[in-house]
Amino acid sequence: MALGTIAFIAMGSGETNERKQEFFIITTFIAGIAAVSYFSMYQGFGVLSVELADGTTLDRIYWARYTDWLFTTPLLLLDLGLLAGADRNTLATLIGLDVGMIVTGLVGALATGGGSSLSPGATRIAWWGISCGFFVVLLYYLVSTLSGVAAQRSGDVASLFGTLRNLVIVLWTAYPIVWIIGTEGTLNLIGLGVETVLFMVLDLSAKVGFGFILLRSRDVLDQAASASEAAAAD
Ligand code: RET
Repeated sequence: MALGTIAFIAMGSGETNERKQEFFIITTFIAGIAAVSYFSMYQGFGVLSVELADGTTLDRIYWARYTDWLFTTPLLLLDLGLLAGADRNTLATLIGLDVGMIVTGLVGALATGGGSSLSPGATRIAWWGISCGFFVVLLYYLVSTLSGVAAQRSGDVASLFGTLRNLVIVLWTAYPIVWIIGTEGTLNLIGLGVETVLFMVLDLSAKVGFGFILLRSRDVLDQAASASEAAAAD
């Protein structure tokens, strides 16, 4: 993540067009926030144990993941939204749904099941379901509204948008799956080690992989930038 941050800074350093700079700044912050968040988890900060109402303890709940995702997933959507040429309302809706998804996911990760008639496992899975609800609406927005807006852009911009959107759909869908089969979901079909590796690979691909595909396409960013300048001048 740190190397990605440095690479994105280097890639953007000569850029003078303000609209294009937006993509470099946003993407650099995405990798930078993740680098700091991973360092904190490596240091043992951002990890806690959750004692469930039935007396079992979940030893290692990495809440730092959610503070990372709370900032980086809206930034990823901002990259995608700016590329598509979305208006403020569309961006705000996407980000609102995303924040709802991450915050309810965090509640699920921390829920003990105390004070409710549901078992701890069922309580946590219920929060997972609520978070998935936000996610499904978010995906719907990505494939309907945002793709509709992107289709009005030039062929190259629309095609880069399509590639990144599909990457987001595939990679992001893996997160709730890893969560539910891992330690958070209490199903424990995979152990903490496997879960940690899977989240790490997903995070690297969804942030640094995504960033490289976006930022290396300079000509396409040029076209996206001039389209938004023209729209702003209208
Ligand atoms: C959670 C909890 C349960 C339900 C859902 C989730 C979705 C998480 C997602 C995370 C994406 C993270 C990215 C990070 C960095 O690049 C919170 C696991 C739906 C989609 C893309």
